[in-house]
Amino acid sequence: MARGIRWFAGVLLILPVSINGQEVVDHTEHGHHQMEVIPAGVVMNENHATLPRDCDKVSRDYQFNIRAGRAYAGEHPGRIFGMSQHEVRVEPCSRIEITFVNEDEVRHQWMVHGLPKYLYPAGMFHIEAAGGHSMKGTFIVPGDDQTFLIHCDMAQHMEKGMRGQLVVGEGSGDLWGVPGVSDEFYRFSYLPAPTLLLASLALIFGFVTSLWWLKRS
Ligand SMILES: [Cu+2]
Repeated sequence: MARGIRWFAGVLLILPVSINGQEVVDHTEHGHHQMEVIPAGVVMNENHATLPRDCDKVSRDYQFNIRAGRAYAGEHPGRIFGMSQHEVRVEPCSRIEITFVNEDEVRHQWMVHGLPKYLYPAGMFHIEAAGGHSMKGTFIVPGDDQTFLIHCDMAQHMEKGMRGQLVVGEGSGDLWGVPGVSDEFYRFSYLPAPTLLLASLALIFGFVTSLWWLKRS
């Protein structure tokens, strides 16, 4: 009996260690990125000084404090996670320091896509913070008007509300499904009714017009 209890206690002790070990192995798979790994989180492709090709200097320095968690999900049904700010607006060629504060117990990420690949491997700048931790990272945006996708890449987090946009200069148009920015568009994408109705009307109109045209000639 005592032996059984001791064995069980041993298993309980080993379990968390092996889970931690696996996590470390996962991170090293991304070895080709420039990154800093600490238990509180990850910052990938940080850039303090290298200018994008279309910039001759850093135009401006920004600091943003972005909080992530359930508290920012808003009232929209289906949203579970959110960010204190779903849109970030900056000047072209500016340097941006993000302090990403994770208020949940689960991991969250603040990931920007579509940046110049010669400067950011895979076109990506990425901050990840473990539950209850905050991480700080800096990057420099290119010089043209563009809108970049920001999201959390943890499974289902983007679908559940962690989607945003980084607008550089005038941007290149709002992305769909950004909470507080383009929710309407998101909802309409589930309702093809107006599109169907318009298409049917166009078809009927075309049919009647061609009939009339045939009769006339
Ligand atoms: Cu997340």
